[in-house]
Amino acid sequence: MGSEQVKTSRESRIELFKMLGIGAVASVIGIIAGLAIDWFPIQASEEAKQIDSLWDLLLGVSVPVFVLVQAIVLYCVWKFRVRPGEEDKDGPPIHGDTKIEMIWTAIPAIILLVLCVYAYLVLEDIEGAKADTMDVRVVGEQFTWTFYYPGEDGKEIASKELYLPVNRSISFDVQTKDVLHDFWVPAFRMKIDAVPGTTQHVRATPTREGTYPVVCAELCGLGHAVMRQNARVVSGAAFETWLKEQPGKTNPGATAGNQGSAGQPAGLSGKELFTSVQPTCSSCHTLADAGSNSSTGPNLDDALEGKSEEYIRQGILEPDQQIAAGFSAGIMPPNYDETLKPEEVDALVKYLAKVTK
Ligand code: HEC
Ligand SMILES: [Cu+2]
Repeated sequence: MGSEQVKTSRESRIELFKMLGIGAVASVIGIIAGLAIDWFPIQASEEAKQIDSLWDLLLGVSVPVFVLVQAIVLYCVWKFRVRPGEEDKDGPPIHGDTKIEMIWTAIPAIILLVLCVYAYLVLEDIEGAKADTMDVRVVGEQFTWTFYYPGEDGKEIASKELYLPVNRSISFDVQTKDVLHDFWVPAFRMKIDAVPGTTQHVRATPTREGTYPVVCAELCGLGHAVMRQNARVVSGAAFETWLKEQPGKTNPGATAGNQGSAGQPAGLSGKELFTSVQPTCSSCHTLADAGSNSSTGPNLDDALEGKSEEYIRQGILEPDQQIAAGFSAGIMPPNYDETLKPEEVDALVKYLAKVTK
Protein backbone atom coordinates (compact mmCIF):
# COMPACT_ATOMS: atom_id res chain seq x y z
CA MET A 1 0.00 0.00 0.00
CA GLY A 2 2.96 2.31 0.45
CA SER A 3 3.62 2.26 -3.28
CA GLU A 4 3.60 5.60 -5.10
CA GLN A 5 3.60 4.13 -8.61
CA VAL A 6 0.42 2.13 -8.02
CA LYS A 7 -1.77 4.18 -5.74
CA THR A 8 -1.91 7.52 -4.04
CA SER A 9 -2.19 7.45 -0.29
CA ARG A 10 -5.77 8.71 -0.53
CA GLU A 11 -6.74 5.78 -2.75
CA SER A 12 -5.15 3.25 -0.46
CA ARG A 13 -6.87 4.79 2.54
CA ILE A 14 -10.21 4.32 0.78
CA GLU A 15 -9.34 0.64 0.18
CA LEU A 16 -8.48 0.26 3.84
CA PHE A 17 -11.78 1.73 5.00
CA LYS A 18 -13.67 -0.49 2.54
CA MET A 19 -11.98 -3.58 3.97
CA LEU A 20 -12.59 -2.56 7.55
CA GLY A 21 -16.21 -1.70 6.71
CA ILE A 22 -16.88 -5.08 5.14
CA GLY A 23 -15.11 -6.81 8.03
CA ALA A 24 -17.10 -4.85 10.63
CA VAL A 25 -20.44 -5.70 9.00
CA ALA A 26 -19.44 -9.39 8.75
CA SER A 27 -18.37 -9.34 12.42
CA VAL A 28 -21.68 -7.91 13.58
CA ILE A 29 -23.53 -10.61 11.61
CA GLY A 30 -21.20 -13.25 13.12
CA ILE A 31 -21.77 -12.03 16.68
CA ILE A 32 -25.54 -11.90 16.25
CA ALA A 33 -25.54 -15.43 14.80
CA GLY A 34 -23.26 -16.64 17.62
CA LEU A 35 -25.50 -15.21 20.32
CA ALA A 36 -28.67 -16.44 18.63
CA ILE A 37 -27.51 -20.07 18.59
CA ASP A 38 -28.64 -22.04 21.64
CA TRP A 39 -25.29 -23.64 22.51
CA PHE A 40 -26.06 -24.95 25.96
CA PRO A 41 -28.84 -26.70 27.86
CA ILE A 42 -30.99 -24.72 30.27
CA GLN A 43 -29.19 -22.83 33.06
CA ALA A 44 -29.89 -24.74 36.25
CA SER A 45 -27.20 -23.35 38.54
CA GLU A 46 -25.73 -20.10 39.78
CA GLU A 47 -22.47 -21.02 38.03
CA ALA A 48 -24.24 -21.58 34.71
CA LYS A 49 -25.22 -17.91 34.52
CA GLN A 50 -21.67 -16.71 35.16
CA ILE A 51 -20.14 -19.19 32.74
CA ASP A 52 -22.62 -18.36 29.99
CA SER A 53 -21.91 -14.63 30.39
CA LEU A 54 -18.21 -15.35 30.09
CA TRP A 55 -18.92 -17.43 26.99
CA ASP A 56 -20.94 -14.60 25.44
CA LEU A 57 -18.09 -12.15 26.00
CA LEU A 58 -15.52 -14.58 24.56
CA LEU A 59 -17.75 -15.00 21.54
CA GLY A 60 -18.16 -11.25 21.12
CA VAL A 61 -14.38 -10.80 21.17
CA SER A 62 -13.24 -13.80 19.15
CA VAL A 63 -15.77 -13.62 16.32
CA PRO A 64 -14.49 -10.23 15.10
CA VAL A 65 -10.88 -11.40 15.35
CA PHE A 66 -11.64 -14.29 13.03
CA VAL A 67 -14.20 -12.66 10.76
CA LEU A 68 -12.38 -9.33 10.39
CA VAL A 69 -9.10 -11.01 9.51
CA GLN A 70 -10.82 -13.34 7.03
CA ALA A 71 -12.69 -10.43 5.43
CA ILE A 72 -9.45 -8.47 4.93
CA VAL A 73 -7.60 -11.50 3.54
CA LEU A 74 -10.38 -12.36 1.08
CA TYR A 75 -10.77 -8.72 0.05
CA CYS A 76 -7.03 -8.44 -0.68
CA VAL A 77 -6.94 -11.71 -2.62
CA TRP A 78 -9.76 -10.50 -4.82
CA LYS A 79 -8.96 -6.80 -5.14
CA PHE A 80 -5.17 -6.89 -5.49
CA ARG A 81 -4.87 -10.05 -7.58
CA VAL A 82 -2.48 -10.13 -10.55
CA ARG A 83 -4.31 -9.11 -13.69
CA PRO A 84 -3.43 -10.24 -17.24
CA GLY A 85 -0.25 -8.50 -18.35
CA GLU A 86 0.94 -7.88 -14.78
CA GLU A 87 2.64 -11.28 -14.34
CA ASP A 88 6.17 -9.83 -14.28
CA LYS A 89 5.40 -6.98 -11.93
CA ASP A 90 6.43 -7.09 -8.30
CA GLY A 91 4.97 -5.36 -5.29
CA PRO A 92 6.74 -2.50 -3.56
CA PRO A 93 9.58 -3.57 -1.24
CA ILE A 94 8.37 -3.19 2.36
CA HIS A 95 10.72 -3.61 5.30
CA GLY A 96 8.31 -3.44 8.19
CA ASP A 97 6.45 -0.69 9.92
CA THR A 98 7.16 -0.10 13.60
CA LYS A 99 3.92 1.75 14.22
CA ILE A 100 1.71 -0.98 12.77
CA GLU A 101 3.67 -3.71 14.55
CA MET A 102 3.23 -1.98 17.88
CA ILE A 103 -0.49 -1.63 17.30
CA TRP A 104 -0.97 -5.29 16.38
CA THR A 105 0.98 -6.39 19.42
CA ALA A 106 -0.65 -4.03 21.89
CA ILE A 107 -4.30 -4.60 20.93
CA PRO A 108 -4.27 -8.42 21.29
CA ALA A 109 -2.23 -8.09 24.50
CA ILE A 110 -4.86 -5.80 26.01
CA ILE A 111 -7.72 -8.04 24.85
CA LEU A 112 -6.05 -11.12 26.33
CA LEU A 113 -5.33 -9.37 29.61
CA VAL A 114 -8.95 -8.24 30.02
CA LEU A 115 -10.26 -11.74 29.17
CA CYS A 116 -7.83 -13.41 31.59
CA VAL A 117 -8.80 -11.13 34.45
CA TYR A 118 -12.52 -11.64 33.83
CA ALA A 119 -12.13 -15.45 33.51
CA TYR A 120 -10.07 -15.50 36.71
CA LEU A 121 -12.71 -13.54 38.62
CA VAL A 122 -15.45 -15.93 37.44
CA LEU A 123 -13.34 -18.95 38.43
CA GLU A 124 -12.56 -17.46 41.86
CA ASP A 125 -16.22 -16.83 42.48
CA ILE A 126 -17.33 -20.30 41.31
CA GLU A 127 -14.70 -22.15 43.31
CA GLY A 128 -14.88 -20.01 46.43
CA ALA A 129 -16.36 -21.46 49.64
CA LYS A 130 -20.02 -20.62 50.25
CA ALA A 131 -22.14 -20.57 53.38
CA ASP A 132 -24.34 -23.58 54.24
CA THR A 133 -22.63 -25.98 51.85
CA MET A 134 -23.74 -29.59 51.62
CA ASP A 135 -21.19 -32.29 50.82
CA VAL A 136 -22.00 -35.04 48.35
CA ARG A 137 -19.52 -37.79 47.59
CA VAL A 138 -19.64 -38.93 43.97
CA VAL A 139 -18.11 -42.29 43.09
CA GLY A 140 -17.69 -43.32 39.47
CA GLU A 141 -17.08 -46.84 38.25
CA GLN A 142 -17.57 -48.74 35.02
CA PHE A 143 -20.34 -47.85 34.20
CA THR A 144 -22.32 -46.07 36.84
CA TRP A 145 -22.29 -43.25 39.39
CA THR A 146 -23.19 -43.63 43.05
CA PHE A 147 -23.94 -40.58 45.20
CA TYR A 148 -23.30 -40.60 48.94
CA TYR A 149 -24.89 -38.18 51.39
CA PRO A 150 -23.79 -37.56 54.96
CA GLY A 151 -26.29 -39.35 57.23
CA GLU A 152 -26.57 -39.72 60.99
CA ASP A 153 -23.67 -40.99 63.15
CA GLY A 154 -21.18 -40.62 60.34
CA LYS A 155 -23.06 -43.17 58.24
CA GLU A 156 -23.47 -42.43 54.57
CA ILE A 157 -26.60 -42.67 52.51
CA ALA A 158 -26.14 -44.02 49.00
CA SER A 159 -28.28 -43.24 45.98
CA LYS A 160 -28.26 -43.92 42.27
CA GLU A 161 -30.00 -40.62 41.65
CA LEU A 162 -28.41 -37.30 42.44
CA TYR A 163 -31.06 -35.63 44.61
CA LEU A 164 -30.21 -32.01 45.37
CA PRO A 165 -31.98 -29.24 47.27
CA VAL A 166 -32.52 -26.10 45.22
CA ASN A 167 -30.59 -22.90 46.06
CA ARG A 168 -28.06 -24.59 48.30
CA SER A 169 -24.36 -24.73 47.54
CA ILE A 170 -23.19 -28.30 46.95
CA SER A 171 -19.59 -29.39 47.26
CA PHE A 172 -18.97 -32.58 45.28
CA ASP A 173 -16.09 -34.85 46.31
CA VAL A 174 -15.48 -36.88 43.19
CA GLN A 175 -13.77 -40.28 43.25
CA THR A 176 -13.49 -43.38 41.08
CA LYS A 177 -13.18 -47.07 41.88
CA ASP A 178 -11.47 -48.02 38.65
CA VAL A 179 -10.48 -45.91 35.63
CA LEU A 180 -10.75 -42.20 34.83
CA HIS A 181 -14.31 -40.90 34.63
CA ASP A 182 -15.59 -37.35 34.46
CA PHE A 183 -18.53 -36.09 36.51
CA TRP A 184 -20.58 -33.67 34.44
CA VAL A 185 -23.99 -32.09 34.83
CA PRO A 186 -24.28 -30.00 31.66
CA ALA A 187 -27.17 -27.95 33.04
CA PHE A 188 -24.90 -26.87 35.92
CA ARG A 189 -21.97 -26.31 33.49
CA MET A 190 -19.65 -27.89 36.06
CA LYS A 191 -17.44 -30.82 35.19
CA ILE A 192 -14.47 -32.54 36.78
CA ASP A 193 -12.36 -35.65 36.19
CA ALA A 194 -12.62 -38.52 38.64
CA VAL A 195 -9.01 -39.60 38.99
CA PRO A 196 -8.02 -42.97 40.49
CA GLY A 197 -6.42 -42.57 43.93
CA THR A 198 -7.48 -38.97 44.55
CA THR A 199 -10.54 -36.94 45.45
CA GLN A 200 -11.39 -34.05 43.16
CA HIS A 201 -13.64 -31.21 44.25
CA VAL A 202 -16.18 -29.17 42.37
CA ARG A 203 -19.02 -26.91 43.50
CA ALA A 204 -22.40 -26.02 42.13
CA THR A 205 -25.49 -24.25 43.43
CA PRO A 206 -28.59 -25.55 41.68
CA THR A 207 -31.09 -22.74 41.14
CA ARG A 208 -33.88 -24.41 39.22
CA GLU A 209 -36.01 -27.40 40.17
CA GLY A 210 -36.14 -30.16 37.58
CA THR A 211 -34.40 -33.27 36.27
CA TYR A 212 -31.09 -32.95 34.45
CA PRO A 213 -28.73 -35.57 32.99
CA VAL A 214 -25.56 -36.57 34.85
CA VAL A 215 -23.05 -37.64 32.22
CA CYS A 216 -19.63 -39.26 32.20
CA ALA A 217 -17.43 -37.02 30.03
CA GLU A 218 -14.35 -39.25 29.92
CA LEU A 219 -14.23 -42.20 27.55
CA CYS A 220 -13.98 -44.95 30.16
CA GLY A 221 -14.71 -48.19 28.30
CA LEU A 222 -17.35 -49.79 26.12
CA GLY A 223 -20.22 -48.87 28.45
CA HIS A 224 -19.20 -45.19 28.59
CA ALA A 225 -22.20 -44.05 26.57
CA VAL A 226 -24.63 -45.66 29.01
CA MET A 227 -23.02 -44.03 32.04
CA ARG A 228 -25.88 -41.60 32.40
CA GLN A 229 -28.04 -40.90 35.39
CA ASN A 230 -30.29 -38.12 36.63
CA ALA A 231 -29.86 -35.13 38.89
CA ARG A 232 -33.16 -34.22 40.53
CA VAL A 233 -33.24 -30.72 41.94
CA VAL A 234 -36.11 -30.42 44.41
CA SER A 235 -37.24 -28.01 47.13
CA GLY A 236 -35.34 -28.08 50.43
CA ALA A 237 -38.30 -29.73 52.18
CA ALA A 238 -38.73 -32.38 49.49
CA PHE A 239 -35.02 -33.11 49.73
CA GLU A 240 -35.15 -33.61 53.52
CA THR A 241 -38.14 -35.93 53.13
CA TRP A 242 -36.34 -37.95 50.46
CA LEU A 243 -33.17 -38.17 52.55
CA LYS A 244 -35.11 -39.46 55.59
CA GLU A 245 -36.64 -42.21 53.47
CA GLN A 246 -33.23 -43.51 52.41
CA PRO A 247 -31.84 -46.46 54.34
CA GLY A 248 -28.65 -45.61 56.24
CA LYS A 249 -25.38 -47.18 55.29
CA THR A 250 -23.74 -49.50 57.81
CA ASN A 251 -20.08 -49.36 56.82
CA PRO A 252 -19.15 -45.74 56.18
CA GLY A 253 -15.59 -46.54 55.10
CA ALA A 254 -16.50 -48.76 52.17
CA THR A 255 -17.03 -47.26 48.78
CA ALA A 256 -19.84 -49.48 47.55
CA GLY A 257 -23.50 -49.20 48.48
CA ASN A 258 -24.50 -52.40 50.28
CA GLN A 259 -28.04 -51.53 51.11
CA GLY A 260 -29.43 -52.29 47.68
CA SER A 261 -30.30 -49.95 44.87
CA ALA A 262 -31.48 -46.91 46.78
CA GLY A 263 -33.88 -44.79 44.83
CA GLN A 264 -35.11 -47.85 42.91
CA PRO A 265 -38.83 -48.40 43.26
CA ALA A 266 -39.42 -51.73 45.02
CA GLY A 267 -41.32 -54.66 43.61
CA LEU A 268 -40.57 -54.28 39.92
CA SER A 269 -41.00 -57.26 37.61
CA GLY A 270 -37.97 -58.92 36.02
CA LYS A 271 -38.75 -57.24 32.73
CA GLU A 272 -39.03 -53.80 34.36
CA LEU A 273 -35.77 -54.38 36.22
CA PHE A 274 -34.04 -55.32 32.99
CA THR A 275 -34.76 -51.88 31.57
CA SER A 276 -34.53 -49.81 34.77
CA VAL A 277 -31.69 -50.89 37.08
CA GLN A 278 -28.72 -48.58 36.62
CA PRO A 279 -26.89 -49.05 34.33
CA THR A 280 -29.67 -50.72 32.42
CA CYS A 281 -29.15 -54.26 31.15
CA SER A 282 -31.03 -53.26 28.00
CA SER A 283 -28.40 -50.64 27.17
CA CYS A 284 -25.89 -53.44 26.49
CA HIS A 285 -27.88 -56.59 25.74
CA THR A 286 -30.32 -57.69 23.09
CA LEU A 287 -33.40 -59.37 24.56
CA ALA A 288 -36.45 -59.78 22.34
CA ASP A 289 -38.94 -59.93 25.21
CA ALA A 290 -37.71 -56.61 26.63
CA GLY A 291 -37.55 -55.04 23.18
CA SER A 292 -33.86 -54.19 23.45
CA ASN A 293 -31.29 -54.64 20.70
CA SER A 294 -27.89 -53.45 21.88
CA SER A 295 -24.72 -55.30 21.00
CA THR A 296 -22.19 -54.16 23.63
CA GLY A 297 -22.81 -57.47 25.42
CA PRO A 298 -23.98 -60.87 24.18
CA ASN A 299 -27.43 -61.31 22.68
CA LEU A 300 -29.14 -62.92 25.67
CA ASP A 301 -31.81 -64.61 23.53
CA ASP A 302 -29.01 -66.75 22.06
CA ALA A 303 -26.47 -66.82 24.92
CA LEU A 304 -28.91 -67.92 27.62
CA GLU A 305 -31.00 -70.30 25.52
CA GLY A 306 -31.62 -73.43 27.63
CA LYS A 307 -29.18 -72.28 30.35
CA SER A 308 -29.86 -72.97 34.04
CA GLU A 309 -30.86 -70.30 36.55
CA GLU A 310 -27.54 -70.85 38.32
CA TYR A 311 -25.65 -70.08 35.13
CA ILE A 312 -27.65 -66.90 34.60
CA ARG A 313 -27.20 -65.84 38.23
CA GLN A 314 -23.44 -66.21 37.95
CA GLY A 315 -23.46 -64.31 34.66
CA ILE A 316 -25.04 -61.34 36.44
CA LEU A 317 -23.25 -61.45 39.80
CA GLU A 318 -19.78 -62.59 38.74
CA PRO A 319 -19.56 -61.50 35.13
CA ASP A 320 -15.83 -62.03 34.93
CA GLN A 321 -15.96 -65.69 36.07
CA GLN A 322 -16.96 -66.95 32.65
CA ILE A 323 -16.51 -64.66 29.72
CA ALA A 324 -18.97 -65.13 26.91
CA ALA A 325 -17.21 -66.02 23.64
CA GLY A 326 -16.30 -63.02 21.52
CA PHE A 327 -16.56 -60.55 24.44
CA SER A 328 -14.02 -59.29 26.94
CA ALA A 329 -14.01 -59.05 30.70
CA GLY A 330 -14.45 -55.75 32.47
CA ILE A 331 -17.34 -54.42 30.41
CA MET A 332 -20.33 -55.87 32.23
CA PRO A 333 -20.57 -53.93 35.53
CA PRO A 334 -19.02 -56.14 38.25
CA ASN A 335 -21.04 -54.77 41.17
CA TYR A 336 -24.66 -55.78 40.55
CA ASP A 337 -24.27 -57.98 43.64
CA GLU A 338 -23.93 -54.73 45.59
CA THR A 339 -26.35 -52.46 43.81
CA LEU A 340 -29.22 -54.94 43.39
CA LYS A 341 -31.28 -56.34 46.24
CA PRO A 342 -31.27 -60.18 46.43
CA GLU A 343 -34.95 -60.27 45.46
CA GLU A 344 -34.21 -58.10 42.44
CA VAL A 345 -31.51 -60.54 41.34
CA ASP A 346 -33.96 -63.42 41.82
CA ALA A 347 -36.59 -61.64 39.76
CA LEU A 348 -34.09 -60.94 36.97
CA VAL A 349 -32.77 -64.52 36.94
CA LYS A 350 -36.26 -66.05 36.86
CA TYR A 351 -37.36 -63.66 34.16
CA LEU A 352 -34.32 -64.29 31.96
CA ALA A 353 -34.60 -68.07 32.40
CA LYS A 354 -38.26 -67.92 31.38
CA VAL A 355 -37.93 -65.76 28.27
CA THR A 356 -34.83 -67.52 26.90
CA LYS A 357 -36.02 -71.12 27.40
C1 HEC B 1 -22.06 -52.01 30.12
C2 HEC B 1 -22.63 -53.12 29.40
C3 HEC B 1 -23.42 -54.18 30.15
C4 HEC B 1 -24.45 -54.00 31.04
C5 HEC B 1 -25.02 -52.70 31.54
C6 HEC B 1 -24.91 -55.32 31.39
N1 HEC B 1 -24.15 -56.26 30.76
FE1 HEC B 1 -24.40 -58.28 30.92
N2 HEC B 1 -22.70 -58.54 29.81
C7 HEC B 1 -21.99 -57.56 29.17
C8 HEC B 1 -20.85 -58.16 28.48
C9 HEC B 1 -19.82 -57.41 27.65
C10 HEC B 1 -20.92 -59.54 28.72
C11 HEC B 1 -19.94 -60.60 28.20
C12 HEC B 1 -18.69 -60.67 29.03
C13 HEC B 1 -18.89 -61.45 30.27
O1 HEC B 1 -19.40 -62.56 30.18
O2 HEC B 1 -18.54 -60.93 31.34
C14 HEC B 1 -22.08 -59.76 29.56
C15 HEC B 1 -22.52 -61.00 30.03
C16 HEC B 1 -23.74 -61.24 30.63
C17 HEC B 1 -24.25 -62.55 30.95
C18 HEC B 1 -23.55 -63.88 30.70
C19 HEC B 1 -23.81 -64.33 29.29
C20 HEC B 1 -23.13 -65.64 28.96
O3 HEC B 1 -23.31 -66.10 27.85
O4 HEC B 1 -22.38 -66.15 29.83
C21 HEC B 1 -25.49 -62.37 31.54
C22 HEC B 1 -26.45 -63.44 32.03
C23 HEC B 1 -25.72 -60.95 31.58
N3 HEC B 1 -24.65 -60.28 31.03
C24 HEC B 1 -26.87 -60.34 32.10
C25 HEC B 1 -26.98 -58.99 32.36
C26 HEC B 1 -28.02 -58.39 33.16
C27 HEC B 1 -29.21 -59.13 33.76
C28 HEC B 1 -27.76 -57.06 33.24
C29 HEC B 1 -28.52 -55.99 34.02
C30 HEC B 1 -28.70 -56.25 35.42
C31 HEC B 1 -26.54 -56.81 32.46
N4 HEC B 1 -26.09 -58.00 31.95
C32 HEC B 1 -25.96 -55.56 32.26
C33 HEC B 1 -22.27 -56.21 29.18
C34 HEC B 1 -23.23 -55.61 29.99
CU1 LIG C 1 -17.12 -43.15 32.90
